[in-house]
Amino acid sequence: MAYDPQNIFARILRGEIPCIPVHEDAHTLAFMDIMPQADGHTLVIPREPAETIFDLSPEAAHALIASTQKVARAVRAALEAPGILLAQVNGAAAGQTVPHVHFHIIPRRGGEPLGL
Ligand code: DGP
Repeated sequence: MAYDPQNIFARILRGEIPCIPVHEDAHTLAFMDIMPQADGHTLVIPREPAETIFDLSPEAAHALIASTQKVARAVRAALEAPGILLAQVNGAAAGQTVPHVHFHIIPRRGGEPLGL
């Protein structure tokens, strides 16, 4: 499906909708999730317009995982989280609600159900 430039994360990238940013670089932006599954729930997105992981260039995919690793380390340290769930959902059938590829970084303390 064609990328929708009006999706929420595209609008956040353009500064049209506010977010609470935690990290940004030339290729990615990380910000707090508006509906957190746990304290510290953070999202990391590429600046490249791509709906799913399958639409992302290899270069943008590399930058996205590198940024996710960096931010996840910081979230783990800041929250003193014993575990971190990384989740990445592709397609409405899988539960994707915002059609711009993103990683969830979700601190875990044990005993929570795995589902998002
Ligand atoms: P997914 O279901 O994997 O597509 O996750 C989308 C996430 O995006 C969900 O956890 C809620 C979050 N979200 C939706 N709209 C906004 C928004 O306007 N701002 C922020 N910060 N997060 C949003």
